[in-house]
Amino acid sequence: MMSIQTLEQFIIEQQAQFPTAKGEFTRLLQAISLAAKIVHREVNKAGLADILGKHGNCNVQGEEQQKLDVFADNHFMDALKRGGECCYLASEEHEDGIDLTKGKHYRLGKYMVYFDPLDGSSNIDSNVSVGTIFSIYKRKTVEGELDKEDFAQSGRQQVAAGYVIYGSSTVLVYTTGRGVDGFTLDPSIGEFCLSHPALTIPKDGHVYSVNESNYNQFSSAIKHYLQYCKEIDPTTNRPFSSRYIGSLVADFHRNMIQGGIFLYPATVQYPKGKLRLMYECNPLAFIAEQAGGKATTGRMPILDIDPKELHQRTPLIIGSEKMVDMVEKYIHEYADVE
Ligand code: P6P
Repeated sequence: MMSIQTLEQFIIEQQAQFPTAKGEFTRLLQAISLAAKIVHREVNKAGLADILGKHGNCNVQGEEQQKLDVFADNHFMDALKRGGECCYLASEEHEDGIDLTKGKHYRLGKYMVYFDPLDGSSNIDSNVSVGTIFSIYKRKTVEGELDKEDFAQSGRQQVAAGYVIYGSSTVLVYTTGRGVDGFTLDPSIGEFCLSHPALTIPKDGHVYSVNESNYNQFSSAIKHYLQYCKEIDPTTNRPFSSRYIGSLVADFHRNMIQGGIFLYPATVQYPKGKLRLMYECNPLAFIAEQAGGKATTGRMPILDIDPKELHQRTPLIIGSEKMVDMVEKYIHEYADVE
């Protein structure tokens, strides 16, 4: 009989290694897991219920909010507030974070959670995989209202990070800094079950993910790297395969499993990059590094960026270590050309 280990059993086992642990982090992950199951249910029946199509509002990014965006945001916000382990919540869907230390709120905890409730949601109507991304910090101050040092924490100071991919199956992948583990939702029992223990990203790969329509907006270093990917050289497994879903979590998860690289470099339209540091790039960078991969802006590790504002953007080059190294080599070689 194949033994099933649920996410909750796994977290409790992990917690047992910390005698002083009081179960706060366990309850935080349970809140995230609950919200993910609720979003899974709606994503998988969106075609049936009247939940497809535009919600009519626009989020802070000026993007038309899909109903599922709003649904996911509401349920993650609610689960995290009610879970009582958080003091601060920030979502892609809200201009400002919610500082729970100001005014009367649910029971306060010590965790700060930044999340993108449903990344890639513009793909929902075409039934493409979408995802939730979350990043968790412990507050630096020990009591009272949050201070600027709480918000100045770089990605290197995350205590946990993860994503949920709502695809052919719903998989929750997370790290607490001691490797990466993946759990697949079994809807018949309503539990996330350990399916990808000690997940590592292959050191090398032959898949590259980039929106090639931005080619003319890229730096010469990136243009030369993309030419390198297309050259015919069987000794280095080239030409590489081009795979671009346009849903960050789906592109990232494929590269985690198969090896590969994802690039969203600076463009003319997005001179600082398109993707968001706090709730897209930092959490995926933490996971990538914990899985033996790399994540860089092209000039510095993503995790070393000092955050300046909640929705700040950054270029992102992430995936198999050797492939990221190659891009950095091109950027170094063409540095004086830029
Ligand atoms: P583009 C989706 O809107 C998203 O935020 C990510 O999920 C995805 O990787 C990226 O934008 C796609 O952007 O400009 O290629 O459509």
